[in-house]
Amino acid sequence: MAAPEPASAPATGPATGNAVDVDVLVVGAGVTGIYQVYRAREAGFSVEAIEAGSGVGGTWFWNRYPGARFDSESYTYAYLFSKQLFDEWTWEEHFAEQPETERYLNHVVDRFDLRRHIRFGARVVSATYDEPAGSWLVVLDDGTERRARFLVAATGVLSVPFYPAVPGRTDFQGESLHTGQWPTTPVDLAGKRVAVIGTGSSGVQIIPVIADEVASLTVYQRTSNWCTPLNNSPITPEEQEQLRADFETMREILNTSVAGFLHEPHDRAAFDDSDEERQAFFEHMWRSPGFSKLSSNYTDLLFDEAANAAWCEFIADKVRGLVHDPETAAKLIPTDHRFGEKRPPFVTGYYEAFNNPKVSLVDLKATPILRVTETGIETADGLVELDVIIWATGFDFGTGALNRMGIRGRGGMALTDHWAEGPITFLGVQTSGFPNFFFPGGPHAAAGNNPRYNGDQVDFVTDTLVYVRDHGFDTIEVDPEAEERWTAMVDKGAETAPFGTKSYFFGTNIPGKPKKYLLNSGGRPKLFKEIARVKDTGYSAFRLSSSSNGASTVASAAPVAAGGEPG
Ligand code: N01
Repeated sequence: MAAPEPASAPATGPATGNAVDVDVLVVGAGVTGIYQVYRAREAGFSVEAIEAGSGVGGTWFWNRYPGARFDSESYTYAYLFSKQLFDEWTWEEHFAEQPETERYLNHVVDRFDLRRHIRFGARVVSATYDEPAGSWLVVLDDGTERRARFLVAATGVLSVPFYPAVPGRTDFQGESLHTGQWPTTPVDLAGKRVAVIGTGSSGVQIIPVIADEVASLTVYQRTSNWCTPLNNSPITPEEQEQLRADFETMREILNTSVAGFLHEPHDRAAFDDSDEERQAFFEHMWRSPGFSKLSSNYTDLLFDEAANAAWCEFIADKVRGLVHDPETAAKLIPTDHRFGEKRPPFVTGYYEAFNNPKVSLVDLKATPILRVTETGIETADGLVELDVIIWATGFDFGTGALNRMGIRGRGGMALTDHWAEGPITFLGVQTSGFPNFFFPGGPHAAAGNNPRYNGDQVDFVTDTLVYVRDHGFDTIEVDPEAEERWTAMVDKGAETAPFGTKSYFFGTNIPGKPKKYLLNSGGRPKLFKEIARVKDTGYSAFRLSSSSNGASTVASAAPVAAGGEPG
C-alpha cells in the first residue's frame, strides 16, 4: 500500500506493486463518505470517491425539497475533527435548512481539498472481489472500471427512495416528485393543485412550507405521527461565541454520549412528579428543541406504558388546540402506536397548516387510494384533479443501496444472497465472505445523531486499514463467528428496542423485505466496547492475510474475543 502521502499529493494512482488504481474506493460523497475520504487520505492511502449525484451531500444533496432541514442541532451534526473548521463556519440556525447544509458540506470538501478525489455523476453498477488479486473490481454506469484494494460503501441508509405500488402511478401526466429525489432545477408549485402522499418526517416538513403558495394542497395520510415542535431559532452572535468557546467540551460530549446529542438526560420518572408538575414538565418538553423530547424526557417514557400514554395525551391536547376543525384534529392524532415507537418527526407550523382553507386531509385508512389516473388521485370518495404529486413515501432503509450495487464477494457470492434473511454484520462495518469491504453508516449502525455514529465507524474503518497496512497485510475479513455473535446481539436487543416492528427500522415498509432490525440495538456503548476489544486483541475477530508474494497467509482466525459475546 502507498506510504503516507502529504495532503497535497496526487489524488489517486497505483498504490503498490499490485495493480490497483487506488487503495481505497469510497462509494458516496455524503456526510459519511466525505469524512471517509478525508480520514483515508490523512492516513496516507490513495483514495477516490464515486458519487452518483452532481454534487456532494448524499442525503443532503437529494433531499432538497422545500422545508428540508436538520432536526439535530446544526453544530452537533457538523464535523468535529477540526476546531478551525468549527471556528470558520457560522451556522445560521440551530436547525439548518438543506441549502445551508449543502453549502457547509461543499465548504468542507473545498476547505480540505477533497473535491479532486471525488468523481461525480457516476454510479456503481457492480463490485466484484477478485480473489487471486485480493482487490475489488468496480464497474461504473459509464462502463469504466476501477480496481481498489479496499472498498468502502458510504451509501447511507436513506438513499433509495420508495414508491408504493399504487395502481396507475406512472400514468399521471402532471409532475411526479419524490422528496428523496428532488430535482436540482427549480420546481414551481405556485398556483398548482398539489398532493403530498405520506406524513413521515419528510411529508410533515414540506406541507407547511408549500401550503401558502399552492392553489390547493391535498394531504394523503395513511398513519398519523406524534409530531412535536422543532423549536428552531437563529443562532445569535452571543450563542455563536459561546459554542466556539465550548468547542472542546462539546466535542467530548458528542463523541461519547449515548445518542450523540448535547441534550441532558432527565433524572425523574413520569410518576415521580405530581400531575401538576408533570403537566409543567411536558409543557417544558413541548417548548424544548428537537430530539430533547426523546433524550431529555422522563426516564421511563419509552418503557412505561402509562408514562408514554400521559405524554401522548398531552400532545393530543395540543393538536386539538392547534387544529380548528375537530374532525381533522382527530385524524392527526395517532391511535395505533405510542410515542417513540416510530422515529418521531419534529415540525414547524405543521398542525397549523390544516387551518389553511387550501389544505385538506385525506384519511387513507377510511378512503384508500384506488388508483392514480392521468389527471389525479382517485379514492372511494372520487377523483381529485392534480398538477403535482409529491411522494413523501420514504426509503428502503439500511440495506437499500447496498443491495442494489451488484456486490459479489468470495466465490462470486452475491451480497443479496448473503443477506437474503436480512443483514448480518460485525460492528455494522463488515460482513464475512466479503474481504476488504466496509460499509460505515449502513445497516447495524446505531440510532441517534447520525454523523456521530457514522463517524465512529469511519474512524474504526480507517484505524483498521492502518492496522492492516502497518502489519504487512493486505486482506482483512471478519470471522463468521464474530459476525454471528454481533448479529445475534442486535436481534436480541431488537426485541426490547423502543422502535416497534411496524417501523421502517425493521424494513416493514418495503413489501417482501425480511423483517430484521436494521440498527445496532446495543447502541454506541456496545460499539465502543467491542471496538476496544478488537484493538486489545490484535483484531482477533478478523482474518488477516497477505497476498503480496502470491501466497495467502491467514494470520488470525480466532473467534470474536476471549470475552465471548460482543458488547
Ligand atoms: O419517510 P417515512 P420520510 N400509501 O418512511 C407513507 C429522515 N428524515 O421520508 O406510516 C400511503 O418516515 C407512510 O405511511 P405509513 C428521518 O430519519 C429526516 O418521511 O407507512 N402512504 C409514511 O407516512 C425519517 O424517519 C428529516 O402508514 C404511504 C410516509 O409515507 C426518514 O428520513 C427530514 C404508502 C413515509 O414516511 C424517513 O422519513 C425528513 C402508501 N402505499 C426525513 N407507503 C430531518 O428532519 C408509505 N406511505 C432531519
